[in-house]
Amino acid sequence: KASGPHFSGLHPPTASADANAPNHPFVIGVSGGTASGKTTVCDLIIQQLHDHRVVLVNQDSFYRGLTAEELKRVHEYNFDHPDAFDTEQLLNCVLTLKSGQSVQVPIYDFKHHQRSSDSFRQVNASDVIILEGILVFHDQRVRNLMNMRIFVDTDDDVRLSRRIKRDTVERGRDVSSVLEQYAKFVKPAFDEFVLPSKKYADVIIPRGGENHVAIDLIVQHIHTKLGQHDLCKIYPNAYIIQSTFQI
Ligand code: UZR
Ligand code: MG
Repeated sequence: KASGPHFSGLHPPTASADANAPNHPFVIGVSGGTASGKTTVCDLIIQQLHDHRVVLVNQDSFYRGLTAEELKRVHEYNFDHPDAFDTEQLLNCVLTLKSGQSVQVPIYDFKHHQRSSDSFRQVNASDVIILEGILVFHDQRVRNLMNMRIFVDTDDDVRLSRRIKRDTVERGRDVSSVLEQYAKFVKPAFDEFVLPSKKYADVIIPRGGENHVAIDLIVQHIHTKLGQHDLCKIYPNAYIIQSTFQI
């Protein structure tokens, strides 16, 4: 095939690989158990990447709204199971953002366990997409879209105490219902789905948001990678070679 010296052994660029297309955004996955400090880590990364366009997409936005039947027995509903999320929609959302287009992300109401029927959050194309959530490493297709995977690793007792505080203060629950839900759903799902997905992480951050050294290192790495992405503006074919290996 007439691939030229730069492409020996690789697929030649196809018609759809437009040399003038904007760079693909850099996708970062941030996972970890409930109340591990995922959101704090994401906020710190975003703060330090102030010279780039960064968007945060939370897996929580893709919770399915509960049916009337499910709402009647909400205490039996497992919000920590992979099936509680609309993963197809999450996948399409990340694919669209990765192709440089904007998307509308659903708005989920934790209090009523419903999606807003008439409003969405418009998320625009950006340089970096951060995808955060307890189960963002669970689905292989979603995982494979990530250029970097971070697992926030915080002790279980620390997470449980934070979870109690958050759910009582911010979500109007009482302590005994939080503990019951934790024992019945949150912990078993963590053991079955979240913890096993840690093996897919490139970086594991102990102590979450407190770990400034880890966050500095991650931000440095992202800067380096974004610099390499910039190179692709000058040598667009370089990116075609890279992307052959990425997905
Ligand atoms: P983070 N969750 C709710 O409590 N109510 C909902 O309507 C939807 C989700 C909880 C969910 C999970 N589980 O542990 C947590 N329960 O949100 C994930 N029970 O959010 O990653 O911020 O902890
Ligand atoms: Mg959070």
